[in-house]
Amino acid sequence: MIFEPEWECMPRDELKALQFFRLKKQIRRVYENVEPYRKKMDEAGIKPEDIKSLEDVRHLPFTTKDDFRENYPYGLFAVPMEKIVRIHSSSGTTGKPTVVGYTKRDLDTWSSLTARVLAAGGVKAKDVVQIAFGYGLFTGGFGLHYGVEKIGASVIPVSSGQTKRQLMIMKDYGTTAIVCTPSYALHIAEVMEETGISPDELSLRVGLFGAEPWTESMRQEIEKRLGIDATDNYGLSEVMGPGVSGECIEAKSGLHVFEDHFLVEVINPETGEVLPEGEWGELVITTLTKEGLPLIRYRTRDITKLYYEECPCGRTFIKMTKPSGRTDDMIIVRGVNIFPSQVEEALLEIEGVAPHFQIVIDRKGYLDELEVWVEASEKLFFDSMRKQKELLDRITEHLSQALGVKVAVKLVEPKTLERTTGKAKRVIDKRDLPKYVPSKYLEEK
Ligand code: DLL
Repeated sequence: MIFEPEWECMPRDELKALQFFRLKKQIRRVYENVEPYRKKMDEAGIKPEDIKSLEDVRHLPFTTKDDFRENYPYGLFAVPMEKIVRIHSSSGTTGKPTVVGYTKRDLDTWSSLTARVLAAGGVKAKDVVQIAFGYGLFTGGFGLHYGVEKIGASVIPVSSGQTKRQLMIMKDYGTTAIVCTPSYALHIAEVMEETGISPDELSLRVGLFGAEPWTESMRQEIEKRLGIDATDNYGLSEVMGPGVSGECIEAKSGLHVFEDHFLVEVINPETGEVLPEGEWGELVITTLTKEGLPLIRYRTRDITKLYYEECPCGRTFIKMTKPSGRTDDMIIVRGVNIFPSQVEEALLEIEGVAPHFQIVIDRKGYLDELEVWVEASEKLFFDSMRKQKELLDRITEHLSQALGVKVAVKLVEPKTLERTTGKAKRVIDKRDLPKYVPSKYLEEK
């Protein structure tokens, strides 16, 4: 099913005309209402009226996570606070989170966009949809929730965790669609096998997965073990949350970008140069309809490739390949975004630890495990076991709070973590995930 065929199947020339119309309006709005944008555009010597074609967007300055930090919390909002009806946030590069705000109309658009994702992934009005994404500041739970309601399907807002309870609900309530991270889907499959539940005892039909990178082989594994059709969907809090792009169940070959709301470019992350369609690079997004927090040329740091092909589903939107890694050091653990700088800052707040640490991520079974190795100070290391244990507990509690995910901490002897003269290697990622190799991003993968 196509949720909004009048938009999703538009002839491409009409779509381009619509994008241009919306772009001009958006640029004028941000220029008039958002001081940091006006300043940047003035510095670059560009006025809204200089945008005379869609391609002219490339003359506008980029927006990055730094802009969020510099204008924390609400400085990028384009409307007064009385127009903002919802606030979400995600982790920032250092210290403060990134704060995003939605107007009533933004929420309405957002639910239509997640309804499009769900419909593309095979969800229909008669479905019972279990959402196992976190509900809260993270955009995953609430974002997809309202999309399900908009389709008219039944939503079970179970939120994340408690796998046995998830399974009980799945079985008893007749869940037909599951929405979560792909790694959690595999964990559910594993617990099913452990507890002797076979897919035949469930009514599951489809699964929609996103919020973290995954591979084609993971898709096959999920489909086989849960007995479902699995599709990918992508989004990020700054731009909206889920609902930026989604795969259709007919082709399962790349994610349709909802181009009537988002103008996408791919750039060379090192030079900022716009790359032709079909080349790998960093995805840059300009929002075309957002009121609360419009973004101009937002650098997502996600590596992908844009390409157009006629799709059996009938949608005319361009496709992006599964994001295959990032250009920065952000890691995603159980769907939670983490920057090594957050670990560093949290550790600096605790007395008795040296600012030397290493993050080790592994996948035990199908769930990510995050371990942080921390060097104890000399004095502490020779203190009593009891004192060491106290410190270990304090660090574990503090880091888990700061990162929003369970952390196992290991105290190591002073001066044992590797020192480098260049950039410290803070992260050892043992998971088998697609990885971004800077020198290779132009090559076909
Ligand atoms: O993860 C929004 C979302 C929720 C998308 C639920 C899909 C489903 P953030 O927490 O701001 O928002 O994280 C955004 O997650 O820049 C990517 O690096 C990564 N990401 C999101 N979806 C995918 C995906 C949500 N399908 C960051 N494949 C993004 C790979 C993804 N990476």
